[in-house]
Amino acid sequence: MRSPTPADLYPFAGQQLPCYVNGEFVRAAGSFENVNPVNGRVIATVTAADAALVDRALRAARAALSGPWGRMSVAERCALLRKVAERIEQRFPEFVSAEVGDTGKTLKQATSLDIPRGAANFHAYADLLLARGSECFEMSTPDGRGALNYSVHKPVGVVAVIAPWNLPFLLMTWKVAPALACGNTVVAKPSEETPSSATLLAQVMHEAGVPPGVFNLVHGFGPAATGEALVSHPEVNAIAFTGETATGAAIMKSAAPGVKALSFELGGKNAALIFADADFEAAVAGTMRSVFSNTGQVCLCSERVYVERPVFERFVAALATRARALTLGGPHDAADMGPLISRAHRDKVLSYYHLARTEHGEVVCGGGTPHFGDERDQGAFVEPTILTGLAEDARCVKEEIFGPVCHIAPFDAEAEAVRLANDTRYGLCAAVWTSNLQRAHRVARQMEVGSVWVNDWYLRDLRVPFGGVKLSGIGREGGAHSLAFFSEAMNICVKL
Ligand code: NAD
Ligand code: 6OD
Repeated sequence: MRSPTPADLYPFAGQQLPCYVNGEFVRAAGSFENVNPVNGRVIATVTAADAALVDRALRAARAALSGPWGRMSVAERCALLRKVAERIEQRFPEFVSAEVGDTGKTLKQATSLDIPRGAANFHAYADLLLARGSECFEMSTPDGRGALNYSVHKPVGVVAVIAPWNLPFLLMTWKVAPALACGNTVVAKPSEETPSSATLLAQVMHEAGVPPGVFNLVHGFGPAATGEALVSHPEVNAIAFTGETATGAAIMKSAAPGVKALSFELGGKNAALIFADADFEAAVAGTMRSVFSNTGQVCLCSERVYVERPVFERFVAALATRARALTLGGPHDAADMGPLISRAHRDKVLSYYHLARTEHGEVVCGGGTPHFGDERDQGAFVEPTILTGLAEDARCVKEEIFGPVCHIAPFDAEAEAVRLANDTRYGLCAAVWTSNLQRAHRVARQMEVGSVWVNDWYLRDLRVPFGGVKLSGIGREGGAHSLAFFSEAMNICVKL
């Protein structure tokens, strides 16, 4: 993969992004604007799929299940997925430009995480599917009968994939790749804020020769629009969704009459626990990443940091020094941190910055918006912010903010740290920083979450279970867990 140069431009500048239905790129009358959050400029318009277009996409997806796609061997399907991955790698600079155009995220992140992970998701699920075995049990009954039981894996059918805006390509492909690997057909809806990398994905599917109807893309909004039309449609067999907990609840309601299979990756209010025996510099550097990566817009970000009292003051000072030094700007400014996704989201994050003051918190650094003196003042930037002194029941400590902000509080004992970390309605992940091996294992096991990182953060092996407990999700994806969700296992019992 080569790094993009500044000459690599947003690939859809001034165009209307199409939907992709039954192997054709489709434009329709309804459209909406795609806004660059660095400067508030409209960079493209996007075709909005109405209920009729969603219906066409789903019927095409249903029909494709029994076409050439349904007759492909596992090896042929996996070879096609690899071709998709290779096309993504060949068009890497365009994918990067599409992603940073929509989100304003740093080139460093888009080139090292978002786009490489998109290609890796296809490679990984091609590998995993080829390696999948099946269960086999030989049985005998007391009266002398015998049988061989073996399982076969069939596609679930038509899968709706609904993705959020924070890691648009990574999270879209994280579900599309295993869904296709397992032989399903897909109708995907990216967030209305980030339509571009998904549109390039449709182009890549087309170029790679994925048969018509196997992958379909519909753009549009969620409630009472494209998203709702998709998840409530009777042709959908399963829904793989990543986004806010409240949206997950709404989708569950829409899906209930059809009793559809659901896999949900939802919000978080994740804790980082810093013990006094931790490698101090590593804990500070790791917490900088876990709080401020992607401008704090990763569901796995630490918004609650608990630090053992002997190192509390030093830790707050060290983190604040680094946070103040972060440079803000657009992807081509070589800045450390980009804007939030939109002015609307900026208003939400700023409302928490203001709330923190009324809740009697101390704003150690940040707490407002930067001033650039140029067009970036029309963008969606906020300052990296560190809060202390809030009560544990303050809304800023309880609610997901999804911005570059954390609250830091001291603790005195291991059991107290565990209790504080678990005192939330969410349960996505936790980070534990300690040099005591036994404590690391002991504390990690007590976290009420789906993933714990010890002495690191967001280090991903795509084979491991990934998901949340409590309000952070339903089910697990990753490795065999994704293959299980996107397949129907059937048992065949043969009398011997
Ligand atoms: P969101 O829930 O607002 O939107 C996500 C997607 O759902 C979008 O495509 C949207 O158009 C669609 N949608 C909205 N309402 C819908 C409806 N009624 N029916 C069908 N579709 C609908 O989330 P967001 O603001 O895009 O993303 C940020 C949120 O996502 C945060 O809460 C974050 O924690 C969460 N998230 C979780 C994970 C995870 O792995 N657990 C990963 C990324 C983001
Ligand atoms: O890395 C992943 O597979 C994943 N699902 C990450 C989710 C990040 C949330 O914003």
